[in-house]
Amino acid sequence: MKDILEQLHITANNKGVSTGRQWLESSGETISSFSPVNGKLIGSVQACDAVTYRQVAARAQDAFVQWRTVSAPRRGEIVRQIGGELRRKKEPLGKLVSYEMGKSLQEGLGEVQEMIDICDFAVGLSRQLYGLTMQSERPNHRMYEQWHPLGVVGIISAFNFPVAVWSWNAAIAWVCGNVCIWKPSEKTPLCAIACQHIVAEVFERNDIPEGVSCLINGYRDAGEWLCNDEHVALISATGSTRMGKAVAASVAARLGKTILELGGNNAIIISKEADLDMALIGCVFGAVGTAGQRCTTTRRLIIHTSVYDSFKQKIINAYQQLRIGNPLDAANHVGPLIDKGAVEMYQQAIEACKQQGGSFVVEGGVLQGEGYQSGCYVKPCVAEVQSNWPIVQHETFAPILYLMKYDNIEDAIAMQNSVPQGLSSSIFTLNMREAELFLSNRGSDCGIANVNIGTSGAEIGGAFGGEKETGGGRESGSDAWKAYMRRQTNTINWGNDLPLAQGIKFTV
Ligand code: UN1
Repeated sequence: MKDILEQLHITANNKGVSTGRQWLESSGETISSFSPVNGKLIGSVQACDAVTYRQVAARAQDAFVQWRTVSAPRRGEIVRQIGGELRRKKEPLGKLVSYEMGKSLQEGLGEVQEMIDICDFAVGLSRQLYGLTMQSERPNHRMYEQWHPLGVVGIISAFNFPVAVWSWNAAIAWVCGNVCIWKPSEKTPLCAIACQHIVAEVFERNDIPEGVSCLINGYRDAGEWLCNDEHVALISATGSTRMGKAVAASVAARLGKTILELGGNNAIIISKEADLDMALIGCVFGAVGTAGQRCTTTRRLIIHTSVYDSFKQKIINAYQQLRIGNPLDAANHVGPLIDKGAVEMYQQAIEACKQQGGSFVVEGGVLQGEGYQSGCYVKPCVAEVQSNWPIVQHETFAPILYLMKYDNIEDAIAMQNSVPQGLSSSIFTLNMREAELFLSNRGSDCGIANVNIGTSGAEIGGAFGGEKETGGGRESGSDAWKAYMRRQTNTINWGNDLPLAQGIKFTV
C-alpha cells in the first residue's frame, strides 16, 4: 500500500482543507483513518475549523466570479483532462478506495470508472446546456430561456462511494460554471485528499484560480457550516435519511436548494415467470456487493409462492459459496463493513428481526480469527419475514436480505412500495404484461425501476435518485444538470411599440 499512498500524495499526517493546490492550516480535530480491511491506521487528517471554513468559502466565492466567465466548452475541456488523469490513476485510486472503504478491488476500480464516465458525460454536456425558445403572444417579441450557473455548490458525500458520488456532482457542477466545496465522509478522508490532488493539478495546469475545487474534511459541524452558509446556493447531500432531514431543514430555512440522495430499501420481485438463474446473480450481487452498503443494495426479495421454495434454495446454495475476506484479494466476494459501529448495527438488526419473528435461513455472525482481525467482517445472511415488520421497513446498511412471498403481481407491487424509502426496484419476469405494469404509473414508486436487472449498479447516464424518504433529488445523467443551474426567462421586444401581455391596455 505504501507506494500507492505515495503515488496519490497521501502521507502519515495530512492537512485536510484545501482550495486547490493550496492546503490550509486548520485546528480541527485529527481524523484517524483506519482500514476496515486489517484495522491498521492508514493516515491521519487535520479537520477543518470554523475560521478556516470561512477562508475556503471566501476563496470559492472569488473563484466563481472568474470561473463563470470561462466558456462552458472550455470548462468541459478541463473536465476532459481530469478524466484523462483519472484514467492514468485508476489503479492506485481504485486500490485506495478498496483499502480505506473496504469494497472489493473490482468495485473500487468500478467506482473510478464511474468517475471517468461522468467526466466524459460532462464534456459532451458542456456543449449542450440547452434552453428552450418559446413563441411570444406579442408581435415582434422573442422569448427564450437560458441556464446560468448557481455559484458555490456544497457536496456532502458518504463513505460507501467515497469518490464516485462526489465526481457525479463536481464534474456536472463545474461544466455548468459552479465552484464546489466538498465535505467528504469522515470515514474516508484519504480518498478525498487523493482526488483533490488529482483535480488541483489539472486546474493549475490550465491557469484556473484556486477555489474552483475546495475540500473541507471534518465532522458534522463542517457539514453544518456549509448548510448554513447563505453563499452556498446548492447542497447536494448523500447519506442517511436522518442526515438528509437535518440538511433539508437548515438549507430550506434560508431557502437554499438541495439535491438529496438518501436511504433505500430496495426490493426485487421474482415472478413465477422469471429466468431464475439470471435472477439469482442479480439478487446475490445486489444483496452482498459492497457488503450491503450501497444505497441501491437489494434488501428485500418478493418472491411468487410457486417458485418461493426453489428460489430460496438457490439463494441458500449461492450464499454458501460466498468467500468473505480481504477485498483486495480478487478471490473474495465480500469485504468488511466500514467500522465496528456498522457491525453493531448489523447485529442489532439481526436481533430485532428475530424478535419480530424472522427466521434465518442463512445465519449471520461476525467473523473472527486469521484475516478478520479488524473485527469488521460479517456473514451475509437471509431471513424470512413479513413486509410490515419495523425492521423490514428500515434500511440497515449491512448484508441482510429479507424474503417475502406473494400470490398476485398487484400485491407484490404494493409490498414493494410499502416502505418509506423509494430509491431502486426491480422485477425479474419474462412476462411482458407484468414488466410493463411494474413500470407503469400503477407500478414501482421508486426513482429507479428495472426489468431483469438487479437494483444496484446504475449507470451514470441515467438520472440517479429516488422518491419519498430517499429525498427526491437526481444526480448524474439525463437532465440532472438543470439542478446545478438557474433558469432565466428572457423576453426581448424588437418592435416599435410596447404591447403588454394578456392584452392589457395602459396609457399615460
Ligand atoms: C450509492 O450507493 O450511494 O447504482 C450510489 C449503484 C451505483 C451508485 C450507488 N452506481 O449501485
